[in-house]
Amino acid sequence: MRIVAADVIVTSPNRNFVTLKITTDDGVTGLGDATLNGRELAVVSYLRDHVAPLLIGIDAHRIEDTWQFLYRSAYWRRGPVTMAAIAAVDVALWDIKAKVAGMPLYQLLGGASRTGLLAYGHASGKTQDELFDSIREHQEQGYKAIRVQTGVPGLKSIYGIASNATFEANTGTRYDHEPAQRGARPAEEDWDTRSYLRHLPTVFEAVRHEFGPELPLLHDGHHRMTPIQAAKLAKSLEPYDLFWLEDITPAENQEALRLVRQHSTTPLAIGEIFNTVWDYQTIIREQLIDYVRSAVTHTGGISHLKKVLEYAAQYQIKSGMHGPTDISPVGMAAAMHLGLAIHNFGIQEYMQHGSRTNEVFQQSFTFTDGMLHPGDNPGLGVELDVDEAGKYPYEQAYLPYNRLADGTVHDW
Ligand code: EZ4
Ligand code: CO
Repeated sequence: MRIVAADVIVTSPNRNFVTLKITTDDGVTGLGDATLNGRELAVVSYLRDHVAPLLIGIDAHRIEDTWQFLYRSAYWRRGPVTMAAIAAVDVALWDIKAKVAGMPLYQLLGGASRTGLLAYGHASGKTQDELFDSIREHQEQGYKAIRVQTGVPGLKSIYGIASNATFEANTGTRYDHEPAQRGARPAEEDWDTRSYLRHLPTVFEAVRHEFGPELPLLHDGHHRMTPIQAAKLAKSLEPYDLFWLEDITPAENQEALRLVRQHSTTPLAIGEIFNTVWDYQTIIREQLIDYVRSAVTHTGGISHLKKVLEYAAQYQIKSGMHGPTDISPVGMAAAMHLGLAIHNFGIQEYMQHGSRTNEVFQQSFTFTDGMLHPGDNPGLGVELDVDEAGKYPYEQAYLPYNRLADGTVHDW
């Protein structure tokens, strides 16, 4: 079964997505997500100009060999662009193999280890009332675990607060544009770590008081603290029993987390911007984290992330795969098949896509009573409507960034 075509499809129904579609000489097609938020076209070129021509004629069943060929023959290893491109090829080939087998992909990964995947959603509010409303809204949608992000007094706009959430009147769904701000330049936000560190524990105290001790609560620090500030934060949130605290320091310095571990038992999650097992070498071996945040889309696909998660499993570290709206339904489905199959699944992030995105990508995965399931269609269970995709050309979009009061550019 030879590959006869590898097409890169860019579409922007509610936000930009890059999808690789591989076709075999038997007419079987497979999809892979290659969306790299804010740098989408770099991956398009990598795939279209350098990878697609190499795929023609390859045996589509040789997934591991194709992965190793793309990783090693390039000479230039790792990095988000390379690893997103390899991921798309890998996932598309798994999709094809599972379709040919006539099975949902999770069956080829070892079969289901559970009946469904616990998902968490994003609640946020500038004020306490808005935050409480947002938590209740998520509970009404079925979410059984909730990420809490809050405004900070004195700061005008903060990443992850849904001032830019859009309510879709036709579907009744509130979806969050958070990572996708269309425009020629990134939006500028402001930041003050000391105000944030003072304010956040008061918010978690109020949330626990209102919603009780059972509800799993998560929080994302978005890489903004120094090691000692991160340790202080983890320690100050200990009484509120978080499910996890995410990205408390910039990710490059793995050793930073040693200091945090010395001071707190708050569980830690990291890795949404990591792209190979090497980024985890110290923090897995030294047991400095509790959850691996990598997405299939950004970590070399199912083949590589499965290896990372198996390594993590030896240290009782679980998965907590990244699942914002900038992962396409194809990438989300891949995460769900992998999450259903592995033993050390922890939780899956799930923000809902907009209705136009759901028309472009027809999906068989389900979200019921707070639990995700990839569905039982052969393959990934996601198909791309190419005509529908063609209605929405690429639009320039950037993640926001932030500056301190004196104008200094701050960590992400
Ligand atoms: O900032 O997806 O945990 N989720 C996040 C996301 C990321 C964006 C980056 O593209 O931190 O909102
Ligand atoms: Co995050």
